Amino acid sequence: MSLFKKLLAKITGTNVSAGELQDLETILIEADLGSSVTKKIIDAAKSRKDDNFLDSVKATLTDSLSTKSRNIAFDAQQPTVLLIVGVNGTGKTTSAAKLANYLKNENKKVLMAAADTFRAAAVAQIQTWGERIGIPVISGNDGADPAAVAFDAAKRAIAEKFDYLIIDTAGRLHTKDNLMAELEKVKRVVEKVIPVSEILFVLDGTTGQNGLAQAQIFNESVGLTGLIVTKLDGSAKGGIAIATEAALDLPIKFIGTGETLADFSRFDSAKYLEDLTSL
Ligand SMILES: Nc1nc2c(ncn2[C@@H]2O[C@H](COP(=O)(O)OP(=O)(O)O)[C@@H](O)[C@H]2O)c(=O)[nH]1
Ligand SMILES: [Mg+2]
Repeated sequence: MSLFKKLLAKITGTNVSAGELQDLETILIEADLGSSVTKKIIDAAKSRKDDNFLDSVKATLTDSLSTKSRNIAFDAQQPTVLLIVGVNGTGKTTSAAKLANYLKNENKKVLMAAADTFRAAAVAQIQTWGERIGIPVISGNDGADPAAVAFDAAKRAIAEKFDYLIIDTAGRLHTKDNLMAELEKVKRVVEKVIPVSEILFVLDGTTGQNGLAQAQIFNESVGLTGLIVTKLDGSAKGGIAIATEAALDLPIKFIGTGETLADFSRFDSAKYLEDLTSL
């Protein structure tokens, strides 16, 4: 049931009763909109004067979205480096491959780096994607220094004039501090030869507010430029996208809606709001 249908079913008449406000709050929280966006909507509902309640909800949702560019950076002078970060299992490697495929289809020359050297299977996974898409993947031995792998890839990207270098990273080390230190090192080492243009956080759309908390930690540690929200094909309630954009002021650039390369698209905020709020 769409958010609006549920809201309309609950809110009747022109005056919103305390009980209706309570119901409204429950619906918004259930949709994963988070407490801050929910509060804004409730405040708007309380202060509404006429029957344009749904318009005011829609306007609040629109205002909560980031106004930053949803385009992927492109540097015509040198390879554009994209670092893919996030927690284990959220879809980093899959999204790195989908993004590589997307850029290849835009006639860009793309290189990938397997900088998740923490698990042997991770290197094999991205290599398989590379073969399937038809683009090269730079990797090291099991347990190799991720920064060294990324540095090799950066040098090769420059030497062979790649348009993009997409670096896949690990999502779990022994401690959170280790992981952040490693990501910072990957960035620092790559930037000895070439800037890192984007650090994209992969957010599992089904993890709700917990995913948002993780995005906040990564943003504070490594400074994110945008988001890829995955698994929007499953039980995701959708509101998490707005909650995250509102909390971090980071634009969602792409969404994943399945496990294949084709299940990936640019984030269309107008269509997203339409889907969330259509009757
Ligand atoms: N349904 C669905 N599954 C996804 C999506 N993106 C990734 N996955 C699956 O999530 C699991 C973890 O993905 P992976 O890329 O290995 O995550 P990583 O640990 O962050 O690198 C795999 O089974 C993927 O096929 C998506 O958009 N939708
Ligand atoms: Mg991975």
